[in-house]
Amino acid sequence: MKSGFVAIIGRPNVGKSTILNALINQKVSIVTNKAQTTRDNIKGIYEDDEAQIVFVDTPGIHKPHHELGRIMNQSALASTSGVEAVILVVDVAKPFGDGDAFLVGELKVDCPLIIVLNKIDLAKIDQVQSLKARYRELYPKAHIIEMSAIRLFNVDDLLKIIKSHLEEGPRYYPLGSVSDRDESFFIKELIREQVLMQLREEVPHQIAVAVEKFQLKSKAVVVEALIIVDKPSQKAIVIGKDGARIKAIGIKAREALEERFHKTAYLQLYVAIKKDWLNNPRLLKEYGYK
Ligand SMILES: Nc1nc2c(ncn2[C@@H]2O[C@H](COP(=O)(O)OP(=O)(O)OP(=O)(O)O)[C@@H](O)[C@H]2O)c(=O)[nH]1
Ligand SMILES: [Mg+2]
Repeated sequence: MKSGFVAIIGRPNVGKSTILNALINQKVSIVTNKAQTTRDNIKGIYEDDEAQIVFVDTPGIHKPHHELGRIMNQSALASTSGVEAVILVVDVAKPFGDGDAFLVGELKVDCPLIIVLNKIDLAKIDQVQSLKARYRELYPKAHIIEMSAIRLFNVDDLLKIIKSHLEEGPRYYPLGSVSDRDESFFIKELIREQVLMQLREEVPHQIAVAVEKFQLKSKAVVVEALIIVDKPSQKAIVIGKDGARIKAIGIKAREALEERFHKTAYLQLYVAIKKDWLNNPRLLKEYGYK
C-alpha cells in the first residue's frame, strides 16, 4: 500500500480543520468561526484500499503576541518537514494581505506543495482568479485547487492529488485508527470548542481547559474539567450573569460528550484564574502546550 504524512497549514480560520475532518470523514479537530481555534498539531488518519495517509492539522500561522502563540506557530511550521506533501490552505474570499505575506515569508517547503483555495462558495470568480494568479507566481510548481470544504466540494480531487505523490510504504497506524490523540484530549477540545463558541472577542483566546476527571462507565461518562482564565474579569465573563453563560457552555458540552460516547454524560465545570498562563512555561506544559 501507499502511505505517508501530509501537513495542513495556513493562516487562522481559513478552514484547515474543516478540511481535515472532511478528508477523513470524522470530527477529529474542533472547528469554530474564531481565529486560532486549533492549538496543537493533531493527526487524523485516512485509510482506503490504496493508501494510508496521516494528515497533520496545525494551528493557524499568525503574528504571535504571547508564548502560546509562538509555540503554536513553531509547531505549525515544524510540521512541514519530514512529510510527503504540504497542503497550504488559503481563504479565497479574503484579499492577499500582510498576514499572507508573513506566512509566505516563514514557509519553507522542500516537498510537493498543494495550495487549496478554500471557501469558494463565498468568493466571486475574479477574486478566485486573481488569488490563483498570485499563488501561481509565488509557487510556480505547486498544484492549485479550488475547494469548498463546508460543501465537500473537491475533497476527492484533493485526495487524488495527494495519492499521486505517495510511494509504497508501511501502515504507520493500526487499521481503524482515527487520530493520535486520546479521549481526554478530545474531551478537553470539545469543551474548549463550546467555550470559544459562547464567548466573543479576546476572551476565548486566553482560555485553556484541563480535564481533572474522566470515567467511562457502562452507561455513563463522567467528566470534571477546569476552565482556566487569565484574569478575574475573564472569570466573570465565563460565568456570566447569575451563572447563565457557564450553564450554557455546560449544556452544549454535555450534549457533545453524549454524541461522542453514546452514553449519558455528567459534566462538572469549574473556572480557575491562572494569571498570565499564556506566558508561563510551566503552566503551558501543564495544559498540554509543551
Ligand atoms: N463558507 C465556508 N466556510 C468554511 C469553509 N471551510 C471552513 N469554513 C468555516 O470557516 C471557519 C473556520 O474553520 P476552521 O476549520 O476552524 O479553520 P482553521 O483554519 O482550522 O482555523 P484555526 O484552527 O483557527 O487556525 C468555520 O466557521 C468553518 O465553518 C468553506 O469551504 N466555506
Ligand atoms: Mg483549526
